[in-house]
Amino acid sequence: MQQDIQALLNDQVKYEADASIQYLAMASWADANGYNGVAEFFYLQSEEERLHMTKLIKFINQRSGKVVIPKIKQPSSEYRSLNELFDLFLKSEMFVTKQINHIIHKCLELKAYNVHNFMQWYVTEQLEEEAVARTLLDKLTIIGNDKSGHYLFDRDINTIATTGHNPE
Ligand code: OFO
Repeated sequence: MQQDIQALLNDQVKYEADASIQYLAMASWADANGYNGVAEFFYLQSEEERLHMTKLIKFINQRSGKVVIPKIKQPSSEYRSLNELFDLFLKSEMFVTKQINHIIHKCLELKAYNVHNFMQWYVTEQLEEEAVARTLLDKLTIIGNDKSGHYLFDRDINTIATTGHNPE
């Protein structure tokens, strides 16, 4: 595996690990503040990011590359509101998308077509995750400071996350 590509994939291992730990901190905050639906959503997101990380690690090893298991960044774990939580979620996903696009760009530049092919899975995944994050943040913007709205959002988050719509 080309060194430049290997370094980028190892960077991505770190970004996925950071996202996983960040979402775990968000789940824990939601759990501690009575938002059980939001907590479950982020526990699940955290697991997903861990799987994204593992998928990269396995790929690098399959291609006889060298994996560097990264040091994890301390996540922020205090949030003032659900809006802040989901704003951070969207920003985190947009950051990951940017990094993935950078890898794709480098793969084409260095003619690493097998890695380019592998990374397409991440491109699709990011499209979905960004769309979910945007939908949820839009809902919270509409709800504003309405406490009963937050209660319903928390109750319905899994349906909102999978369909993009509030349940009837
Ligand atoms: Fe949503 O970050 Fe992984 O790929």
